[in-house]
Amino acid sequence: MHTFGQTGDRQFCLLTSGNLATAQGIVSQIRHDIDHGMPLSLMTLSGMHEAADYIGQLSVMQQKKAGGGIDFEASVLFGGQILGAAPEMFQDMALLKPPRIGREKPWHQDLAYFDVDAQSTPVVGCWIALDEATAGNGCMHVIPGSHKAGPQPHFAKRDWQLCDAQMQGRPCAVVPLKPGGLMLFDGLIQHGTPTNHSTSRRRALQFHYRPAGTKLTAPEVRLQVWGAEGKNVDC
Ligand SMILES: O=C(O)CCC(=O)C(=O)O
Repeated sequence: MHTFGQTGDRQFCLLTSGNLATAQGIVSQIRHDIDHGMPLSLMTLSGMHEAADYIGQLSVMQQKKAGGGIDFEASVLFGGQILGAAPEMFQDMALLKPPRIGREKPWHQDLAYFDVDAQSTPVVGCWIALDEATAGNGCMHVIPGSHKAGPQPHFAKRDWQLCDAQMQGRPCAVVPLKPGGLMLFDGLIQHGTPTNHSTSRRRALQFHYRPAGTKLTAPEVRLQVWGAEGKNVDC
């Protein structure tokens, strides 16, 4: 087990098994990059996905270096945390779905609405139920793991939304909540809420957080990322 870190900012833990030369090679390269202040090291990366990519690249590099007929494979288990900038709340909303008529919010990704760099800006949504939120009165529905697919084209249909036809039949998780219950979610998760056909109202609050000091982009840049234009996709 090997640990790397910087107090108050980031900590990582790496467990290795398999070929010793490869495992030691990975660890030495990590230490070398840190000690020599290289532009790419565990101390410069801004997110855990970048850190995982970096470790993956080192692993491939070490196995290639060893080369020739023998099995130089090594397995690594890697975990950690990077503190990053302080979170800043940049949007708050009250979301009301009156009984019987409260309209749906079609499938979408929240980052499609924000003028920030979608790839590098972690946005976290916080949705708090004020009334009991159920499948019947329009609670949150999410596609588990869908944030990993990144930005998907949005279309101006009933809303700024994902394509209905492409969402049909996808395994989705229904998220009922008691009053005061909250859901924290990645700004890239595909989610939506159905129409309230029930006799009970559904009120909720929603807050969005991004790192303090996030640079804003132009709306045109957002549309290049999220719009369908020039991507040969239709809905
Ligand atoms: O609460 C709702 O009905 C929809 C909330 C939502 O997904 C949003 O505003 O992005």
